[in-house]
Amino acid sequence: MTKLSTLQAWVDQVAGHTLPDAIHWCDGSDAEYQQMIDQMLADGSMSKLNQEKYPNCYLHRSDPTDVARVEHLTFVCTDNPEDAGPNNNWMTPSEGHAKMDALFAGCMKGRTMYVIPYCMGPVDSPYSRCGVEITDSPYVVVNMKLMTRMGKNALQRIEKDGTFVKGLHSTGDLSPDRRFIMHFPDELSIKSIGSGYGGNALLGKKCHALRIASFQARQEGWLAEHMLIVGLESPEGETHYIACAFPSACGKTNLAMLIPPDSLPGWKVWTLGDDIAWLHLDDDGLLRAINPESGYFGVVPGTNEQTNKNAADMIKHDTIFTNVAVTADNEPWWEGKTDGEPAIDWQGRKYDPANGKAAQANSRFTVAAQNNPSYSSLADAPEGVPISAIVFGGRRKELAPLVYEAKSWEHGVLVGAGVASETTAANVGEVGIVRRDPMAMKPFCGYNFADYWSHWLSFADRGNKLPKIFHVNWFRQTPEGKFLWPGFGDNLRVLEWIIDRCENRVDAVETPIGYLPNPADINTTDLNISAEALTALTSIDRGQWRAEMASIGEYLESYGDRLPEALRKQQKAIAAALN
Ligand code: GTP
Ligand code: SPV
Ligand code: MN
Repeated sequence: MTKLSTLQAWVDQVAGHTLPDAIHWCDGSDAEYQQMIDQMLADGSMSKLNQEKYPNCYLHRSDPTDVARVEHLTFVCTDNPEDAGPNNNWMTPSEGHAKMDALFAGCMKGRTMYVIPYCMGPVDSPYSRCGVEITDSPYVVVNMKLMTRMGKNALQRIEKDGTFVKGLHSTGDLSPDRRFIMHFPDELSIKSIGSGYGGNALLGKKCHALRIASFQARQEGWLAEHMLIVGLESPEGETHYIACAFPSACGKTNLAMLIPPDSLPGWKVWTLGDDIAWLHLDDDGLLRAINPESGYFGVVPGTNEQTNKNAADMIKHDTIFTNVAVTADNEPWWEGKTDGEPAIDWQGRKYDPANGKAAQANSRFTVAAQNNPSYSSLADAPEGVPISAIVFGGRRKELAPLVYEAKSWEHGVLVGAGVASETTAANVGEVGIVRRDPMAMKPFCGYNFADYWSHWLSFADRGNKLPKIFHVNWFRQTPEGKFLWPGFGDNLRVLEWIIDRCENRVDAVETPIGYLPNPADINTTDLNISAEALTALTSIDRGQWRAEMASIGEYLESYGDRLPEALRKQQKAIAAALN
């Protein structure tokens, strides 16, 4: 129940259409969380993991056809297809509503409808925005509790603001044929049916905080980005905040909570966010970031004490696991775990390597951010943190060097627009195919990329001391398929160079694609890396880059008349310099 009549009317209307047996308004309390967990334990949709070793940890197995985002079933509905752009699947709003309303009719019969008021960002921040998700999935409720500020306080803010993003979700019958994720940016609303998984179902995350928020951000003059936010405190006690956009399953969570290697003593790393950043210019024209989320929905495979000790520690308690395997002792298990052996696979079958991996490749943990040993208290600061550098990146076996710096903001926008990366298990579909993923936002930009790049470019005139822009690649490989760079904690060696560049403390080598490090300026103390590998990581192959720039040019031209001229100019200048 709420005193906000628009909210009450919407809840009543949805209930009248979906016909739930009961309606539950979520208050966000711990007691409510436990009660929902108990209910799922009772109905079998959740099971207890070994409570001695993993206190308050639970396992959920999703439908085997419902294990990742579904970009091909995700739509942006606008009157004019040009407003959604070639980067989105499109429908008219009336078609979208008709299709969804038919699927939602009576779909909550026999179920409880949960009303989840949530606030993306600190409840007292002017940069935060609220939403309400209506869902028939208790799994969604407990995930939203861990990942967002939800319940009573959020509802109070919504009643004060008078506005909220409307998100309607039902697991429906989980049939892939009746699965759609639709966005109506002009109405600030979302309808999602047929999936209970991650970004398809936890509507505060990708649907609201990226697709709807990016659209709103353009109208209001800010940016909603697929970026981690991390604070790096040097041995001298100076902290820089960096925001990094890497595509799904390309290393954001890991970088956001990295552990400095022993050979870089005195560094401290503070996590502000691991997936989404909202960036605003403050009154002084400085770019500040908040993390709209308050928890993580992270990739499990690969997580261990060596790669990411903070994550390994934080998921030992109060964590929901989705689609991992379990050991004979009922401990969670996944590929890359350094102890134990799988007994039961992610589908609940006796583990048999003939059936594939024990844990699903996109198996996830859900955990509150406060569980993270490197949690920054500034994650709750209403004013956010000032950003020194923006870093784009992708998963590229070849071509992209370890790190390079854009020569200007405009050039940096081109670097972001030209990002390409190998596809991963975070989306249903083929893995390992290189595709353009501008600013790591290909699946998440709620409007035409051409307009989005214009919006990015507009910051050059509005900002004061804008962050420098970089590109990194942790994933270069030898022809034999071995990573050239150790990655994980050692990525701090690259971030140190980035900070030194921001502070004008180190020179660089000018190339047509940007400034590259002198190999000697990357701290390789105690690192087992050959001179050849380092040279390969810090140089460019002009022939390959000529082809890449031509391909970026073609890609940009596919946006036609809407493509900002400044971006075309950047691309042409670099292509010319490479010839
Ligand atoms: P989303 O949650 O899908 O947005 O993913 P993410 O960008 O947060 O990726 P995450 O940090 O979860 O990493 C994805 C996978 O890449 C995991 O299996 C990691 O172990 C692996 N990975 C992360 N960082 C590195 C790195 O520096 N080097 C290598 N080789 N692998 C990495
Ligand atoms: C991603 O795919 O980028 C994720 C996971 O962070 S999901 O929440 O499913 O979008
Ligand atoms: Mn993500």
